[in-house]
Amino acid sequence: MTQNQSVLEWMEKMKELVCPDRVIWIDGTQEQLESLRAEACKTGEMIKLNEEKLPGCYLHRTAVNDVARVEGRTFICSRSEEDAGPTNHWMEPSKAYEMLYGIAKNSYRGRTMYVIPYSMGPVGSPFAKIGIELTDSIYVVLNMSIMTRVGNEVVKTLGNSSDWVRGLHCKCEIDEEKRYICHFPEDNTIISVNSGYGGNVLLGKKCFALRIASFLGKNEGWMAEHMLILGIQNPLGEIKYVAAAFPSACGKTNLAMLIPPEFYRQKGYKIWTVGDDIAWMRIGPDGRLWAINPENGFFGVAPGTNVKSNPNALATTKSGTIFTNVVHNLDDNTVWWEGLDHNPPKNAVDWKGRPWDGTSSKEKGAHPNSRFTAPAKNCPCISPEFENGRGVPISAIIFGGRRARTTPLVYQSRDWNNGVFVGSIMASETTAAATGAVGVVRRDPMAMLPFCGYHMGDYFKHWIDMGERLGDKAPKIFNVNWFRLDDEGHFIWPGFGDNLRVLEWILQRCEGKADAVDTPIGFVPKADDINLSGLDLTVDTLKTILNVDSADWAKEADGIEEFYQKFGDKLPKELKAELKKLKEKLA
Ligand code: OXD
Ligand code: MN
Repeated sequence: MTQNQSVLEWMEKMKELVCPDRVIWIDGTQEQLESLRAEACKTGEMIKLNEEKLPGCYLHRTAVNDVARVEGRTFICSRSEEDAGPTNHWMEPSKAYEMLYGIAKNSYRGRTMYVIPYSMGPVGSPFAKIGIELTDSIYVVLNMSIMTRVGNEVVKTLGNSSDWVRGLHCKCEIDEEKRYICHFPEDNTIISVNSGYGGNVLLGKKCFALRIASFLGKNEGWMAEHMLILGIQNPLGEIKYVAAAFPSACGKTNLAMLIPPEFYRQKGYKIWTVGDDIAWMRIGPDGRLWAINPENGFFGVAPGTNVKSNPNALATTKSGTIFTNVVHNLDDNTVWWEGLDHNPPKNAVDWKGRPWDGTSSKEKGAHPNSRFTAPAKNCPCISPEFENGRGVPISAIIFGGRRARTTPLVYQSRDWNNGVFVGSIMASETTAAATGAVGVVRRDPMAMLPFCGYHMGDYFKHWIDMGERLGDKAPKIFNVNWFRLDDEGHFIWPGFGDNLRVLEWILQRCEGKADAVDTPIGFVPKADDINLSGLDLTVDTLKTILNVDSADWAKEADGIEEFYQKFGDKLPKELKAELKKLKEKLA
């Protein structure tokens, strides 16, 4: 397949370690993928779904102890502990290699080693980077071939370069006590053992495109962010792009594929999806910030996805999709999940593989973190720029989280450094995307807490440096919160397509066309400036979620101060100054 010495040498070493019975290079052809699908169905690893209703779609169930990313077992193995920083788990690299090699040793005996050459970003794009993942899982091969560009073209593009990311995945025994997801940023290497769940094993995604890439970005002067990218087309046909960071399972996929409310559709508004999870951003020749989505598919949370919440995502999953840990409807060999519709199947199998009657069962049929892996090209609103290797210019960066109170529907930072502050203090209630308690407020700076591959204080500084380089071409920075609750615990803002009303204000602010109220935390819209046409929400109710409560924010400022202490000397002085300014404004 290749003459590349760095690839051949590493593969030899890995082969000696894991001892596969055979080695198969993934060439990216449909014939090869088809034969792997057939093999996975034969062994029961996957189930072929109804070819008429869901052509080319499959169902897979993970082990019951292996259903989400394991942040507690995810390590940054930089040479110095300080470089991993206070928000990451760290392991000394030689110790980590020794432990991981011990676990991986002979683990491919009786199994096949699949070699997946993949590109993050359109093959050959100046933004793109290449990885090779070794895996003993057909499920991983098939998911990687949806989520990334795989095969011969990638090998050709790599040529003799040694600039690629090494990835070793071993299912081993799916033993959660020996599950480790380890990153060696200085060696461009990822090793993942004892898991078969997406975020832990599709090494191009969180491991490479965020943890390793954030480290590369800092050294090379670009940014790898946990952000969706979408284009907003106005009635004049102009398209403006925004990138938005939200913690896991806070609606990034829904926002990225938003359908404008009727009122906006009639006026001619349209949304184009560039990405739903990860953005790689560089300063372009024109001095603006340009972004690509390094992925080629969507690994979306299934529960809650329906014709109302996200019809585009649903349409995207209608062919060529792998479903993981959802309900299997035995009557018509299709899939179901909570929140899909009000007709759960009676004759079904739940995500654990047990008979399940959705009309009477008290238990959920699909795991809350069950997923679809769907090709981006299926998406009805995929941007015409999706394959464009130069990326799209970003007008605004939006941060957001799930907060029942305190944070208003939207506010704009005063300038770039204040915007970095806003991103650094992001907080959200936890979801099922990672193991651990759900619904607890945790600080998640730029939604990168589980994904930053180096010291978060240095990451903040990198943001500040990028702002300095961008100067007056820098995108404007905003924060949104769709999740404010009323006293009865109901969401006040309708969310979903109506979020376009907030995006419209954001773009108007970028163009200097909308007014705002100056508050201690930044600029908040005048209630009249958010278009409520066609919406059953009064201006007075809107005012309640635009409100900035000084007492709540004084508490918030104390929480920020405590959080910032983690970073010690590495906290950039610019952020210290921003916190001081906030406290002064609140006093
Ligand atoms: C994801 C996550 O899967 O953030 O995108 O957990
Ligand atoms: Mn994500």
